[in-house]
Amino acid sequence: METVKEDNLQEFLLTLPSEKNWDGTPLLLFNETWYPASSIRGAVSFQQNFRAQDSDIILASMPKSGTTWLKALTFSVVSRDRYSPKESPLITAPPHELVPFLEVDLYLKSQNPNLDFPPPRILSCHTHYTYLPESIRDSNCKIVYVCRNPLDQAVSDFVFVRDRVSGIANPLSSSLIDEGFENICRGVQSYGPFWNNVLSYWKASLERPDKVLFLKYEDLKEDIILNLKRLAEFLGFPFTEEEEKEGVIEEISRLCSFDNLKDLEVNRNGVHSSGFSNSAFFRKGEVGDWGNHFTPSMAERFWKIVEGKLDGSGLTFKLSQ
Ligand code: PAP
Repeated sequence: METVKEDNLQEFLLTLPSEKNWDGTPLLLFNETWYPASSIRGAVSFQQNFRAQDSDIILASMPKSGTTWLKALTFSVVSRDRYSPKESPLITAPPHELVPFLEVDLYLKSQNPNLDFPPPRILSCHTHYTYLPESIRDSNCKIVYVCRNPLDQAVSDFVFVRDRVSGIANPLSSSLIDEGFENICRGVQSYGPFWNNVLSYWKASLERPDKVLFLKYEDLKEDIILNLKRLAEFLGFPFTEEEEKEGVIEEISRLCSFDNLKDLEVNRNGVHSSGFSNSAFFRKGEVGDWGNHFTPSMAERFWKIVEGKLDGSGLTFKLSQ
């Protein structure tokens, strides 16, 4: 892993290979990862300065893979002895405020952000497993990774960035999609390549199942109760038989559901520190929306590329529910 001194950072950033994200904003290649230039300082600082505690919970993902949902679920699981679902802080604060991004919310703003939260601290990142700060990999903290099929991930990302650019919600224009599509086929996308991001955590979850829990968006959609139980057990906060009988798991799943969170006043208004509106994190929440944006031949081409990259890993994705 490359170490960069803060004094030399600006100079160093100028030496990095650069490409354009599909909306024209620059991406820089650092540690085999395409970082948005706007957040790379935070990513470098996070890698170099963060010190994990054994009780930390790190939620990791490729962008647009279910991070917001995972934040809401994890927060609810570990704080359920403090708040009943009816008085959950999720009702008055967006999930991204309760669980900040290490690269964007914390280390982009300060080399030494205030991380003095009551344990367990729940924090999130998009950095590949291979390039996490050593203290995350070496301590007893837990990592939960959520991934999503690459076609829906890409479409969700396209629309997210497109809406920031134009502020409208029409189908993607064909020229933008063509350019962006060529890029993702080469792995040039925010925190990509997709395959490096997911495979780094997939392999870690196989090697260290007590350390890394690997979840898929499509599985959460299919059976949220089963996956909430897995999550709670993995984190060391298993549901008791009494809780199961009382319907606590169902209550948490309802609180964190797309329809519930999307309609909350707090998520319909306001702006995240990245500049995106809070509502932009809740769009459709479906499996298979790629079919409304990609032609069958585009989907087939990208899927074949990803399948080739995942070959032999045992990792598979569902493209429709
Ligand atoms: P981020 O990486 O920028 O935080 P992330 O939360 O990972 O984004 O992904 C956003 C996607 O999750 C959106 O998908 P879409 O564009 O296909 O609609 C968003 O709608 C979806 N999403 C957000 N919250 C939920 C939820 N509670 N349940 C299911 N899907 C959700």
